[in-house]
Amino acid sequence: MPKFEDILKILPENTQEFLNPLWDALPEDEKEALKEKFEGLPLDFNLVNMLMDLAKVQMQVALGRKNRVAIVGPANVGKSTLYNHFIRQKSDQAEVSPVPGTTRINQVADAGIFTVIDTPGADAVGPVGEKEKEEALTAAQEADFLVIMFDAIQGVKDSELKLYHQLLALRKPYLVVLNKIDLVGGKHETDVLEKAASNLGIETTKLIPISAKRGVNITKVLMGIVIADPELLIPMAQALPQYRWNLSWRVIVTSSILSGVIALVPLPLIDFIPLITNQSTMVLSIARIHNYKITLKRARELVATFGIGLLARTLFQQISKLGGVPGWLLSSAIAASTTVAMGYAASIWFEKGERISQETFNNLSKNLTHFFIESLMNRFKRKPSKKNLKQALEETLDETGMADRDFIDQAANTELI
Ligand SMILES: Nc1nc2c(ncn2[C@@H]2O[C@H](COP(=O)(O)OP(=O)(O)OP(=O)(O)O)[C@@H](O)[C@H]2O)c(=O)[nH]1
Ligand SMILES: [Mg+2]
Repeated sequence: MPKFEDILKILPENTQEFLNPLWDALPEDEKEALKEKFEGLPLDFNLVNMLMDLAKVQMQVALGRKNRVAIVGPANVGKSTLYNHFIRQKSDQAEVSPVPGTTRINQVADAGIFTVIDTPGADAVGPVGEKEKEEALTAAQEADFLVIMFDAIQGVKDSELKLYHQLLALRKPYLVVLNKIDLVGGKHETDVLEKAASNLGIETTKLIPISAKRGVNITKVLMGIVIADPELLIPMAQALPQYRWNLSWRVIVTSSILSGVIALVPLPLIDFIPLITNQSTMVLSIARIHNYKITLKRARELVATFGIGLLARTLFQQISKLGGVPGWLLSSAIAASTTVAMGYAASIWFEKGERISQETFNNLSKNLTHFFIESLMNRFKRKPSKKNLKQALEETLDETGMADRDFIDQAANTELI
């Protein structure tokens, strides 16, 4: 078993130069934790290189070089309320009030794996407002990631749109949230979301409805920040192993929707090549969440072991024989469900080092296919646009309840009725 010092020696000199001072500066308990990780592993050069990438990020995090996440948007939308969800120490709490213009200067706090910044409303007018706007834009400029917030009741009008474009011009990774969704009556929620998304010129699925006050969808925001920033992914997964499934699930949802939409393209059966590429990329991301950095080739091999092509064809033939299910819908349901099953299998693989049985894999795919068929049949009388299909798939995935890991474990072990 290699010692950490031995590993360091075989690395290129510039990497050693980079790592040595970082290593020396680490507190003892961090050093011990990292040593344990390395010393149980075979001395394989690729693996070591990969681990070094990992260690660099980890060490940077340990040393406090954290990414800066700024929450920006118009006054009174709930920025400070969201900020208060992320802070670690009570003393960092920001003032929240119904009076617009409560926050006057940027406020920075530790949020564990990143630094979070609360900013004043960036839409204000008049001399005082200008100063606050400048303050907020400075924070946005200096940030690594932006959470852009709008208000579900105020909606997105000209002034909000102007601010939005100003923020986009900074070319930072970002996500957009629509806060105070609790104030919108349940049945109007979709309308409000669609309207705001269309005013912003984005897809509805790209706009996250939240209630900062009630704590609704805050995890989704957190996942969004982490997924968009690979540098955060590893420390996040390591710091909070309980989030690994949540992170993986976000990846699975995105990939599964993409698979479902790919399958909408009219082809004789399903075109398996883009499907498998998509699934392999998903496997790569899930590997990364579990601290493995594998090649695309390896991911493809893993996907291939489940024989998804054959399974998909069998399902297609069996179900179309029963009649009543349009071809496009069946393809889409199969593509989406085998992607979910593959994502689940990959999570188990990287988490426990176990391959789920073929039977479990097939059961899960079959059950999900039926679930998707029913859901899509209820929603569409004829072939939908890509946009509508995406939305329906996202909702269906939500309805599976699989964001909850215990639930998927059960579903995987359930025989098809
Ligand atoms: N109903 C509802 N109210 C919210 C929500 N989030 C924030 N609020 C309320 O909206 C008001 C403004 O919240 P803040 O967090 O201070 O908003 P802000 O964007 O920081 O405001 P400024 O600092 O003035 O720019 C407060 O009364 C909050 O309690 C929400 O999700 N739902
Ligand atoms: Mg505020």
